[in-house]
Amino acid sequence: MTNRELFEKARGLMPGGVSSPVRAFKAVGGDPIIVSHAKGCRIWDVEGKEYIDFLMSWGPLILGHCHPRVVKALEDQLQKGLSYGITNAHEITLAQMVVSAMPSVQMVRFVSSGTEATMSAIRLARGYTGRKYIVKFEGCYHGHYDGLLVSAGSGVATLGIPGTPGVPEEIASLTLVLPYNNVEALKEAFEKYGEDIACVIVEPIAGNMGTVPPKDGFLEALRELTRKYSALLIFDEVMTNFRVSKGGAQELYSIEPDITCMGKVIGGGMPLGAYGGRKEIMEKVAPEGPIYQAGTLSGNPMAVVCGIATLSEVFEKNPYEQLEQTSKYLCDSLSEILSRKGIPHTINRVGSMLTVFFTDKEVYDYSTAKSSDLGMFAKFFRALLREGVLIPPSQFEAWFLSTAHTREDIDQALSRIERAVSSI
Ligand code: HOZ
Repeated sequence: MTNRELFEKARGLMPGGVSSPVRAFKAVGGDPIIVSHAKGCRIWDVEGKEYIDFLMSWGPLILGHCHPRVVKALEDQLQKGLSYGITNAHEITLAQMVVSAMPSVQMVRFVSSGTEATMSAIRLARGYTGRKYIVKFEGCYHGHYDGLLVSAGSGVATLGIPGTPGVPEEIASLTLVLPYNNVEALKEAFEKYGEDIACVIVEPIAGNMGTVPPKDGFLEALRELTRKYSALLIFDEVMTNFRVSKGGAQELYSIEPDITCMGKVIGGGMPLGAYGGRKEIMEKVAPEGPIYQAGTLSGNPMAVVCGIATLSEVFEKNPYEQLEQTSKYLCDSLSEILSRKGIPHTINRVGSMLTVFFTDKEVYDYSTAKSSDLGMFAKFFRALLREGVLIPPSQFEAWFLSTAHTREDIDQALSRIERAVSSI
């Protein structure tokens, strides 16, 4: 069956034909592809067409698809059981790896997704401080938990979904939303509500309004103000953990949050998330403390061994310099291609996560991200797809590279991109 035939069938069976909204290509038009298989930095659709993959499952696959060490770990575990519902030794190994990589994390709780991690971290912050209000930033996305969907990025931004239908006003009103990278707005909010703020949650490098790095002083101000008002600082490192450096964005910018949320790379492509922080905070989580959070598949052995194999490879090979070089080469060359064609653009990049915005202005928050020419993005996306390059089907997302993307792969991608751009 073709992509179109399968998608038509899917639409009758699943809302929008997808298991997650951004996969429907609604913002970019055209038929979504239906994936058949993937290997290294390449992915194939059911019609046999091959694409160089810069979506990389939205971030987890830092080693590319089907890395032999990861495949072997999963095959071995397959013979030993899919799920136990009782603690397994692998969880302890992975917990040790996480704690060793991030000094701010002394204890960790495994969950099954990034959404679960942020949702549980918010509950923990409220339970720990006894306060109700949370602060988030416009265009940041922390999964689809009710209180965090207000002014969210990712699919909410992509599809232009207004407000948060289904979320009671009473819950939404406990979320204070501020512009990203704006220290003045932060100070004002703390002056007004400081005593009632349980926590500030932030993507230390935003990825869900497209890639937007923190300006100098922004994370520092967050740390200082949360300390001053005894609120907790939560870093949502679901996109950045083990991606931008071994110790995540907190290592890159030398800021220690109180709680860190993890996902994506930590599970290497299997459903795994985690949240962790100082012992004194984490000990409030049940059964050690009174704040409840649980899960039948939490710490699932298949997911955990996949995470261990991925992180072991990353810790041993320390691929961050290689990722930096390949990603820089891609961005520099891509920028030349767009400039030659006279297309205004700004590329934001931190290590191997990046976004091409179609504006010549600096992009430093959600409103500047929204100034990108979305029509041009849609044309760019479709032209790339035609030529065999897959990027996220949304302006408000990040592209990801992996260790499987070699210089030759990037050169091949660039010639496909050049052909695509000349056809726009
Ligand atoms: N969490 C991903 C990054 N924005 C989006 C993936 C999805 O919503 O399906």
